Amino acid sequence: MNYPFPTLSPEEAAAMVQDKQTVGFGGFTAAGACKVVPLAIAAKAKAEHAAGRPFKLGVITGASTGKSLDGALAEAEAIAWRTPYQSDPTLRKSINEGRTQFFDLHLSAVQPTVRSGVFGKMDFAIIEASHVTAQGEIVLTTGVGGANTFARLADKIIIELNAHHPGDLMGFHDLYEPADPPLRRAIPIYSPTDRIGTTFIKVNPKKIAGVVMTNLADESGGFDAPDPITTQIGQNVAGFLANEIKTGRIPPSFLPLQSGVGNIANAVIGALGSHPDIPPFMMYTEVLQDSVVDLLESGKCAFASSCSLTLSPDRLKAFYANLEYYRSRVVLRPQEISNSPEIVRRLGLITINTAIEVDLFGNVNSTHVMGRDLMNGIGGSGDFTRNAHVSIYTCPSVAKKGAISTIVPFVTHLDHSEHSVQVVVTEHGVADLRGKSPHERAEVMINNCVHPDYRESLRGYLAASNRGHVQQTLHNAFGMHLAFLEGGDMRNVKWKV
Ligand code: 0RQ
Repeated sequence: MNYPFPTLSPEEAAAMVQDKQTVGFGGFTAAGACKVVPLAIAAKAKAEHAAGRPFKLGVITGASTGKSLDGALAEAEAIAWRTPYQSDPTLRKSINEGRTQFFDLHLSAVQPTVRSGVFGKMDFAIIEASHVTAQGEIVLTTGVGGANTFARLADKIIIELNAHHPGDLMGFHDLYEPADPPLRRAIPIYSPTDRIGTTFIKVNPKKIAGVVMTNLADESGGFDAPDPITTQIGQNVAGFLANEIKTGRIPPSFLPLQSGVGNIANAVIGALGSHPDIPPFMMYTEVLQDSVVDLLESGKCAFASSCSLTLSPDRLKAFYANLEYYRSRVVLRPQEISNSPEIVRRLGLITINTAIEVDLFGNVNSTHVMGRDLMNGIGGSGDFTRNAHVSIYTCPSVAKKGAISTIVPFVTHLDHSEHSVQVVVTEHGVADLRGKSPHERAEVMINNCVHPDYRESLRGYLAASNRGHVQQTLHNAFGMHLAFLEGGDMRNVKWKV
């Protein structure tokens, strides 16, 4: 290769990284996440630990990653602290057992927080690229995350140059880094299609410590086929939005959509795509999943702005086979732009995210089980929800085969407050909380969203307190959670009078 920087083996790259250093990894979800250098760092960590020496890093990513990054490093006990969103089972366990310190952040806040210096200096940026030039121009792959900021600020950059991605991905990215306070100006995006930045990262080539050659697919899993529950949730969301157009609360041309990750999100997008009264729409979102690509192909989705292409391996192959078709229909942005509160508010997004639990009054817990154990993190849900034109939360009405109601008297962890959450959707129906008092919200939640097994119980909860603006009874507020923790089933709850 004709670069002024060395070609390294993964082990040579890992040898440069020292105990207690801070590393920023490019990519967003498994899309564009590094695959071989973190594995080699994990092996180095294990060897250091075996020799009785400490080796733990501070790890900053865009969002979740693949198993060769978070999974391997967590398994090697190589992560001292980590931010933001993660979804790896081994890392989750390490966080919940207190072996890794985890600091959750809104994804739009990661790059500004790194720039502010809160995390100290960044020693290495480790970034997957599809192309790099001798002048220090780096073309990213399927995920951007915070790569542009990490590359600019890090002392040294290691590049995983991945031949799995076509060299002509150049043009899909739009990289823009806003100024910080007090010099911050408007970010000039007025439509999801606007381009405001560069198609590559430009760094001082002297900072590039080396390039590691790879040829590996992203470690994105596929998706489950929609089941009756997720299909019904999708149809309920689509029916609600079609009615919003009919009533004139959403313009006939529709508004750009954001949709979270996972099987429900995939089913919701599928249902919107096939609903006859939803017109062709644009996405302004952070993660582009398989279902959106289907709609881009059919024309129902006219354009998608995202931070990553989180596609199953087969879908990505088909995307690359038709690259020219997608060139004018897809743009990939850094997360502080894809998730920018300013742009979400300006464009008037319809946002659809998934809750772990919702309370009768509209507060949402997206992150912690029984108030204690971290699931994944807040991700972009707060960026979008708080600033949405219409914010929607979806979840199945029960979890763990019915032993848990996802609608509870009081959430055990609060991520999105009743002031930001407008609409809740389960397989049973839609609770439109807008313009309703807490008493009215509780009523519509029970009637429209709660599983029939829990309706009487939750009515009983409200009956125990008919005083106050919010019908909470503090000694009963976590009664359903306690019934689950003590007897394995929320249906066993007995309200104290
Ligand atoms: O656990 O598999 O062990 O049974 O939680 O739940 O229903 O499979 O749903 O995979 O879509 O995840 C909120 C976690 C949902 C996700 C969450 C258990 C349930 C199962 C997963 P098992 P499902 P999903 C996009 C924007 C974060 C914020 C966000 C998430 C497991 O969507 O991380 O939206 N959101 N960010 O059994 C106990 C409950 C439960 C429960 C579900 N009430 N109590 N367990 N489970 N509800 C992401 C980015 O920004 C990148």
